[in-house]
Amino acid sequence: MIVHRENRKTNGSLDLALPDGDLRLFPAIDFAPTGKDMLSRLQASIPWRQESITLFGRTHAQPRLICWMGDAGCTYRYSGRTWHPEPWDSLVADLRSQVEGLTGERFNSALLNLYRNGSDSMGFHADDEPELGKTPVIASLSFGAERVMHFRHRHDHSLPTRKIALPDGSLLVMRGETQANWRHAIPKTRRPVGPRINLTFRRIMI
Ligand SMILES: O=C(O)CCC(=O)C(=O)O
Repeated sequence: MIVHRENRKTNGSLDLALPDGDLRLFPAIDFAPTGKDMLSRLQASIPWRQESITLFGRTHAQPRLICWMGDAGCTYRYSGRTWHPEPWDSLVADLRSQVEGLTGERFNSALLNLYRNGSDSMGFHADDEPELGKTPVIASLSFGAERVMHFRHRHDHSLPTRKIALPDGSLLVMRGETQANWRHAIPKTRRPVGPRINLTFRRIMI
């Protein structure tokens, strides 16, 4: 069950009332230059990579394709790996400007994820690496198949998992203490779903 305890703002965004966190959803943004074929354009133009990660001594292929993109020097360390950025793709750079306009924030990097089908996923984690600062702002833009993001509180296990549907053209903005207090994930789904691309814009402290 997906519940948006909403509080719509004049810019069309919804405050999702996450306890100990700050989550705002823009449900449907009309992106310029083209909203509708964004998925296929990004699928074609991004240098997608199938990466492996080593966790608890075992190496696995990540269940999605990824690309780390950003300004020169925006090196990012997570899952035991160090990622050096690809230069900005022109469409992603254009989307970044639009997201900066909507959020009033500046971003110098983005993790791009391509979920090929419902078997692709992302496990529970927080975007809390030291290079993102204490209260990172993460702006997460989705194109293609709708997937559901799950949020679990890191300390208060009596709180239920919060489930947020992320439709095509939506932007989810996480701020404040969200990463300190919550983990999030995109679980696999048995529903037949097509590809989805998610771009999480971030600011690395360099
Ligand atoms: O695909 C998504 O919506 C989530 C991506 C994510 O959690 C991340 O890049 O850290």
